[in-house]
Amino acid sequence: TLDQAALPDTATVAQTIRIPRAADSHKGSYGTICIIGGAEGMTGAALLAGRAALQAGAGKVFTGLLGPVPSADLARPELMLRPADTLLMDAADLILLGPGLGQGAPAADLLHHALSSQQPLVLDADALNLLASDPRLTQAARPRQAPTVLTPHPAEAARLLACSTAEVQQHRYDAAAALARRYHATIVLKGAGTVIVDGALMAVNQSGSAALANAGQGDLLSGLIAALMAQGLTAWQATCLATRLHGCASDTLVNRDGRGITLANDVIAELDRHLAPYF
Ligand code: NPW
Ligand code: AMP
Ligand code: MG
Repeated sequence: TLDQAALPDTATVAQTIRIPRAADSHKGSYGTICIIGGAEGMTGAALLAGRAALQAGAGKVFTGLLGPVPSADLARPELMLRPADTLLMDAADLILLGPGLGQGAPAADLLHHALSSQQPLVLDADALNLLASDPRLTQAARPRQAPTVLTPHPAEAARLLACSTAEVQQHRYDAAAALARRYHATIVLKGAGTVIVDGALMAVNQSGSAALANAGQGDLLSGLIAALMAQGLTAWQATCLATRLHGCASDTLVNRDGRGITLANDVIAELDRHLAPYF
């Protein structure tokens, strides 16, 4: 399980992400992330990913939106918002594509561009749905050398594997392993007991609960993974740590407030306490 061997220890993480921060370091030292998503009506998904990425220490987060672009995220004005097609993806240390992306032609073109790049990539939500529906994209995904992380929930995994959600749930380890092989990627198969597979490594997360069963949690998680990778953690380290801390932050809120529901924005705020031992 994720509680023991799989989790990177605090000293290793701190060393990798250069904590304590060098006195003369600057925002460019801590990773530039491009998030692409936020089609009409789903701006919030991209914003939640961006907020989580900033909270987890990313130096700069550009959020490229396919839908209407508000002048700022008033709850997190540190985020830079842009129309998706004007984003300089190539300059990013990592691209996160998918939260609220939608599945139109412009989204597919952006995904194709990202898959063809040499940059580390985190794919979530509609990026996975597009991948499942368009053979051209699957082909672009296969020869990738840069780290690639896929974060499907069971229904997204079922679409990728062309099977039913029930079948994925009955064979969660096999489903995650099959996706890892097919896409040469690190897989985070979400849901109770999230399964993480990276090559021959596999871990099952124990933190979190059905208090996370609400809209926006997956978007938050993808931003958290992106931030840890952009600061130098491997895909395996970042996915294990992010998944574990996401659940722990929710668990803390449940214990504190005595309420079995935690919302994404509140979990993001609670992340600080859980990231502190590493940062
Ligand atoms: P059911 O209901 O059991 O048949 P979809 P989505 C299943 C964006 N968002 N175990 C379940 O199926 C996303 O980023 C925007 C078993 C469920 O109904 C995407 O771009 C938000 N089954 C887009 O919306 C906040 C499970 O999957 C179905 C499962 C669509 O994403 C919300 C839903 O999956 C959202 O993030 C589990 N653990 N988990 C915003 N604020 O802007 C899921 N399922 O059809 O892929 O839709 O996940 O809502
Ligand atoms: P998404 O469906 O993309 O919004 O992702 C939902 C997030 O909440 C994932 O990280 C899931 O693992 C987590 N989650 C949802 N339901 C549960 C549950 N019953 N137990 C533990 N984690 C859950
Ligand atoms: Mg999701």
